[in-house]
Amino acid sequence: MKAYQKEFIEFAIERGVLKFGEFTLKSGRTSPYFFNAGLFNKGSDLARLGRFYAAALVDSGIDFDVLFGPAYKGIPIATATAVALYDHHQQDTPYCFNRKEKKDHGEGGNLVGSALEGKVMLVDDVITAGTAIREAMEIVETNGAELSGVLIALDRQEKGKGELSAIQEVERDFNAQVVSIVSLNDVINFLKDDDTFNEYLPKVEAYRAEFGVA
Ligand code: OMP
Repeated sequence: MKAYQKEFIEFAIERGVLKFGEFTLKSGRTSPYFFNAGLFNKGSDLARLGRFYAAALVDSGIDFDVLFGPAYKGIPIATATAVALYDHHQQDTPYCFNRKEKKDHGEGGNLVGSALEGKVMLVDDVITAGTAIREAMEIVETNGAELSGVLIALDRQEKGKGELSAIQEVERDFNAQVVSIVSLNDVINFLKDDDTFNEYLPKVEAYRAEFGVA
């Protein structure tokens, strides 16, 4: 695990974003941990969050033209990432997002911001089974744009529909790379070394044994 990844996990715990306990996921699975990105809810959080996303993106070396943040949670993340790319990496990157409601007056359409064209970097919070991300891919495809990659905060490394992880399925089906700031393996390595949160390790490891990818 790199220093910035450990720092990110500490930041998420400190802000109550990463929690340990018992949670029901969208997929119906009961998980011993949950990542609620909506709790990055202050200006300082967003500024820091944007820096982590931008660092992971620059680290990945993936070439892209536009950041796309799907509604709703992808919107502040794409925005914060665009600001951080400009402030800290001298990259002035176009970005856009969709609205969920159709608008038929004013500027019309359901995309806001830059045009969704060329090579798209899709930005979101978490991938578990891949449902949310597949919906967002459809928007990219409908617009005739090409998906370059997906950038998320946490890869839960869970099985999708079959034996592959949801992310491996997305990479296979859309021929795009998925980049995450941290993964479940990083969370587990963090728990192994942390005296305060070490007690949660057995349950998280048991969860990985049941739903994780080989
Ligand atoms: P999938 O659509 O199954 O990939 O789940 C991703 C979505 O689940 C996220 O966009 C969240 O709405 C939610 N989620 C979290 O936010 N954090 C988690 O730790 C787990 C989930 C989840 O329900 O799987």
